[in-house]
Amino acid sequence: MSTTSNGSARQNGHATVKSSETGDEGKLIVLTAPLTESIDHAGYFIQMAMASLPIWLEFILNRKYPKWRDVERYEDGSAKFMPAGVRLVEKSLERAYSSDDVVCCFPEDLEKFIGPRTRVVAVSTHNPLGVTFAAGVYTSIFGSSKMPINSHYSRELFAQIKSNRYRENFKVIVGGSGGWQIIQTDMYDELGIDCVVEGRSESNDTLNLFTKAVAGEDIPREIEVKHPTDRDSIMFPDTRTTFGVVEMTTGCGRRCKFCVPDLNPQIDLPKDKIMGAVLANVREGNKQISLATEDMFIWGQVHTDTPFYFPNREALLDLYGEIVNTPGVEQHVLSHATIAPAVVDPILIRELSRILLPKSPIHFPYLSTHPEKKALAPLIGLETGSIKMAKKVMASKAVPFAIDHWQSVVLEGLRVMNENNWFPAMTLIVGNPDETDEDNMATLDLIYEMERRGLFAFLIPSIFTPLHDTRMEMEKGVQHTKHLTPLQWQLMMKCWKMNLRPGQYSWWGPTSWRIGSIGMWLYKLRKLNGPSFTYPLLMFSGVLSEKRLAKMGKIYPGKPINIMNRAQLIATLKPNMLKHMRADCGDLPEEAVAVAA
Ligand code: B12
Ligand code: SF4
Repeated sequence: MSTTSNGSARQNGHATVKSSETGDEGKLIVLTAPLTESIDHAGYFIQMAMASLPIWLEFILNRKYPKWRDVERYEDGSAKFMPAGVRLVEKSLERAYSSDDVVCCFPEDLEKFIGPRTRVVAVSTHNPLGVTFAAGVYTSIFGSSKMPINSHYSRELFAQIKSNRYRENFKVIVGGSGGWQIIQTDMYDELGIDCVVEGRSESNDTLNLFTKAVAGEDIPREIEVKHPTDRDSIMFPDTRTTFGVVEMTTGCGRRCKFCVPDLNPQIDLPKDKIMGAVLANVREGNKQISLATEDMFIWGQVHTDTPFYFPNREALLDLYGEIVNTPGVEQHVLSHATIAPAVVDPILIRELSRILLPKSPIHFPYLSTHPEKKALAPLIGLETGSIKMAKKVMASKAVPFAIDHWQSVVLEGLRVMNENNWFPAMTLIVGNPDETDEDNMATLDLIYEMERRGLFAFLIPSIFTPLHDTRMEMEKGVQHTKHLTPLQWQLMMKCWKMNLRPGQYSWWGPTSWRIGSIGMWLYKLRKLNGPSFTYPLLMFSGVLSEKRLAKMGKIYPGKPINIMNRAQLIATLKPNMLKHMRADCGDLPEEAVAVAA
């Protein structure tokens, strides 16, 4: 039996709860999330795939992961794990409500917890309508832009709540990083939602909203609540989270114009609280931990005398070391990072590999030099290879290096990472506002250079999505895959071709993908995606060689680019930046070495 911090006892068990156990009255506040966002099965990949694949391709995941729907419950029927966001809403509400009044449950169990006493059903959602990066584009390519698997399950959840027989008695409040999608598409009535909360549950405004809803008072349709500005106001779960997600930082600081999380204050959270949440996860049966962050490398260097983009090596090694050495933590996965810190401090990357690789569940047999073929795969934004575009939308992405050297920072950082068995998933944005053919050619040049140098990253192109509240919120990019230019299609298909490079997988893997792609094109895709798609798809399938297609003038062949090595990049730094570079990594100009000594 395990006991939560608030004293309520829950027994571990898998049985679905019977309504008699909860009493017919139901819980005052019921918290939930779509099943596809709650599952703690098969690692991050399955949820990412569910965000991107259309519902008609669900059978692929059902076949590969036949048990993906299996969830674990406590004996009282409440969920044994829930996304970190739900856990924090629960924790925040505990400041005002007894734990007997609040429950977290899976969608399947809602009917057992919603009763005449229920006043609020609160849903946390990451991506309910699938209109965010990468998610929209792949469903769109495959034929139905509005119904990724995750979106299907989210809509099912809302329909279930809407048709509940006690619906008149309670308010439906939605929050989480995907809430904006409901506001922007005005889906309140269709989905049966009373209010969308933008912001964190810790805010007093959120608590006041719940108080009003519980009292049966009117609540606003949309409410923006204040983000805590200091590290002590951020709460931590003391129960189990999906994938063992524990927050490490909020905000970022690099100020990319398209980015939502960067709008939050830059905070690195206290180590003791992080460790408390790690221990709580382990105690409740989680074997995996993942620290949620926009950029893991800023932790330990926020509001210190050193700029945040010079990582605090000792602090990071200490934190990650303690996490992976916690008894019970069998697996650890990285979330988001940036690439410039790998150029700034290659020793940090090497040492993190030493600490983290043994606990990484990711294996890349054809890429990794680790004896067990383990690898690390953080998510990193590449976004564009065009300096002109980078200056417009992400002028500080490469700091401490100037954005003019972005291509060199990407390739040099990737070299350091690959040498240490880091093979990041790198996102690219296609169809930025005002994007020209030249911009696409510059990005293709970078991708071809990556290939020539034998560097590896999973390249995930997605179509520009203007996100709510960002400085690009009002801008428009490409609206539909049919409107992509031949170069934009080439970039997308080249990325996927690189991801399936022969030798990295079994011989039949890429071959079957390619044959399948031609079949799909004949069946559906040529109509859906228009004529600009045809030659890039032929390039992807390998039916005609890239050389041949280039000679025919059907694709852009790419041109070699001059890349600066680490020493040359460091030589571009001004003294006020240079002074923060660590001498033990080498490559410093002589005068800087003398100063450091
Ligand atoms: C871990 C993570 C994942 C994991 C696990 C997600 C999970 N189910 O637990 C994986 C890898 C699977 C994942 C996948 C995806 N993710 Co993700 N992910 C994150 C990450 C790093 C942390 C999320 C987290 O748990 N944070 C900690 C919790 C505490 O924060 P929170 O959920 O926001 O909750 C707070 C508030 O939102 C609020 N709140 C939450 N719920 C509710 C409910 C109510 C009622 C109220 C009042 C308040 C409230 O209170 C909480 C704090 O107190 C974030 C970045 C970030 N730092 O947030 C990106 C992020 C949320 N993901 C993002 C994206 C784009 C995706 C994908 C679409 C990517 C893809 N193409 O595959 C998919 C979608 C998955 C899906 N199921 O559809 C974007 C969201 C953009 C958006 N929605 O506009 C983010 C912001 C990353 C980014 N920088 O762009 N993700
Ligand atoms: S580096 Fe990433 S998290 Fe930071 S501002 Fe840019 S896009 Fe946002």
